[in-house]
Amino acid sequence: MKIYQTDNVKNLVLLGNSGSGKTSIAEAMLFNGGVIDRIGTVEAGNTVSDYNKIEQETESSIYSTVLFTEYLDNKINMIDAPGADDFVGKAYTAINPSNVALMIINAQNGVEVGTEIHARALEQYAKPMVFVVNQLDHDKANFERTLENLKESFGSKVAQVQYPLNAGEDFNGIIDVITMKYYKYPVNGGAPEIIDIPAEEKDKALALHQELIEKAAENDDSLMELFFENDGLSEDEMRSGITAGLVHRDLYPVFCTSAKKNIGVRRLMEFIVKVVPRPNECNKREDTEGNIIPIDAKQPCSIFVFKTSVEDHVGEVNFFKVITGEINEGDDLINQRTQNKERLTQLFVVAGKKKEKVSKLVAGDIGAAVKLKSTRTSDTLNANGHSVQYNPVLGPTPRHRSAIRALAEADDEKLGEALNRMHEIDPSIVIEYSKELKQIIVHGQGERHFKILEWHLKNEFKLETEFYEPKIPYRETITKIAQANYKHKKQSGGSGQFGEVYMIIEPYQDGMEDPTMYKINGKEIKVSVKNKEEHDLPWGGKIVFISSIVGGSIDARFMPAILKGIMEKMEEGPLTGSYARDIRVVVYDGKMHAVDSNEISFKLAGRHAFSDAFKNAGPRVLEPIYNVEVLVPSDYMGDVMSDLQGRRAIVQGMSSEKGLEKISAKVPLAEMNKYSTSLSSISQGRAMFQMKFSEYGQVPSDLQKELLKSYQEESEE
Ligand SMILES: Nc1nc2c(ncn2[C@@H]2O[C@H](COP(=O)(O)OP(=O)(O)OP(=O)(O)O)[C@@H](O)[C@H]2O)c(=O)[nH]1
Ligand SMILES: [Mg+2]
Repeated sequence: MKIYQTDNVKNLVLLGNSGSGKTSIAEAMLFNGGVIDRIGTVEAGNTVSDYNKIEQETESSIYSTVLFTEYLDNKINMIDAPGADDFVGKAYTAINPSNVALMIINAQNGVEVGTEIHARALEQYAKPMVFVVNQLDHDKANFERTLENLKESFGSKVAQVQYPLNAGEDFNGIIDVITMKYYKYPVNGGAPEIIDIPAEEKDKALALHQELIEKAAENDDSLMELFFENDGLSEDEMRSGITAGLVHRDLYPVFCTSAKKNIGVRRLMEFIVKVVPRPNECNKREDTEGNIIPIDAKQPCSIFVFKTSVEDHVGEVNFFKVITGEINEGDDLINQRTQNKERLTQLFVVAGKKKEKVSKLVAGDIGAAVKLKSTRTSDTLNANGHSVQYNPVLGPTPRHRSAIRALAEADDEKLGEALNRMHEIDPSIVIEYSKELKQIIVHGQGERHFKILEWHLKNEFKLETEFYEPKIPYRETITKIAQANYKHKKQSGGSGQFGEVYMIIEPYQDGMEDPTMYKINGKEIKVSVKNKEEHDLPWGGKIVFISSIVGGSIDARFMPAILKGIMEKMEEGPLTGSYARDIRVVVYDGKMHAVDSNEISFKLAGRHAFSDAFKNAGPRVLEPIYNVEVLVPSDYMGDVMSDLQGRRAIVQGMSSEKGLEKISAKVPLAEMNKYSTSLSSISQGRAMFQMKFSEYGQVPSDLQKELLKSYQEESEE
């Protein structure tokens, strides 16, 4: 394998809805670059990219696969992402090292939810985007409608570079308005004849050519002049304008392909080599201190690990991008996180499961290393004396949760280790050991995502596991003022125990004034704040603890014990045993005994008084409420709405966004269990959603009753 310099490397990510043809396009590119001598198909399960057994079974991608091909003296690295929304975390991984995204659009369907999901992920990285309208050979392909769709969704930045001739079963031609040529393909596809644009297409082609130049010229004035001088522009002349447009995301060029017939793919690759920004023209790599680090081969070496996987017979494989300098086989680098030395005994370039050894990789290029000691995703490795740490790979916000346990109790510890490893391999799997719920909760994207997790646990870690419904982290609070007093008294042989506490509790709100007087059952109780403690609770919300003891009825040294007793109850609320929050407590009177009073006594008195007051203070169970946003084609709007209503959703707004209807609603977490699966079945996979914690809200009283009852039963047991 030849060594490629920074200027001759292109890094692509293949994005788009599931089934649009990403894996098939990658396959055609591998063929055109001579990496393979036969084009495999997803149906036959013999593509380079979908090489995992589980991908072949489902006939779709599940992992992001790193691939490379060589074309016109350039190395094109490609990462083929899965389109299914449950695996969007892999798309984030795939976008990270790439410089440009090919957003594959299925010409039968136009813009789909997967297009939106990936476009949003790409936006977070602010990377250039090229649209590839694929499947133009399909009898249901509709290029014009797809183009309209793209313009509706992505606006005037959509810049047509090509249009198809005879789209549909007889698809055999592309007019390209950069090269101003007609690419004429044999019936079964393959290499085209490149000829002059036929007379009847000339006007249309020229109009589009000019339109494109105008868009490109927004980034380059001299282009317009050249255009009028020469009655058109060459590809090289247009390059700088289009490249700048791509870099600034001012221009999204549109290409035409049939991956199946290998039509348009070579021309697309030529565009990638000639026009798409090089790694160093599009440098958005940031270190953790906010510095932008350009891709530069002349600097000391630093590499960033964007993906880690475990492969049969090989073990762990770390995929990295060289950010600065160059790395040679056998080099020692320092892992910035662990400060451990790692020797890169062998370097590889990778196309699916095929690995080819290389002696050296230069800044901007992508490669892989095996048998590193303790390196994982998002680590930076540096040459000795150099110390930079690049920002970690981004990931999606979790939107699905499940409790998990090992079927054999003896495997508990092993499960913990395996889950931590799985998180390192797939950062979109987040593990939470909930002390509160006494469960291990996994957070991720959906049931399919967890099916894959289960598969890895079983096959790689030999762990049988069960995924089951997670508990809800309820909270408790009060809604009105209540008073209680409690006397703890115990006489046992020698010294006794004595403590008595009078307290008032009330709902706490931010910014409330200090109390001066309470009226309880017609009786006025005057208070004056002697001491005030305000604590943020680790589980959210606050407790404010006020001492208004006058005349030394309780010694100040016992106050911490009273608060301790209260906190014990706050940690295990009287209603359901959940954490309590947002309560103000005023201790305003009490009694001590010169000999028998001690901390234990006041702790117990404080706890009981608090618990009694709590029960009379209009106690309520609170539940987590999430902001849920659903994007859905209008055909399914009604069904999605009525399903949401069945989930106690409160709809906050509806609007149209990019040709889809957008619903914003507040929905209790308890109602969101397996939402991704049911939304997908309601909308036949054409809707998407996101959710984010918003606030705690009161549960309806019938549900509260149920929760209390089951807590009581549980406690009695
Ligand atoms: N007719 C036709 N079919 C195509 C074309 N490209 C892909 N397909 C078929 O469409 C289906 C999906 O193709 P894939 O390449 O797996 O699509 P993908 O985008 O990788 O899908 P995911 O991995 O699920 O995200 C397969 O059956 C392909 O054979 C094309 O250009 N024309
Ligand atoms: Mg695929």
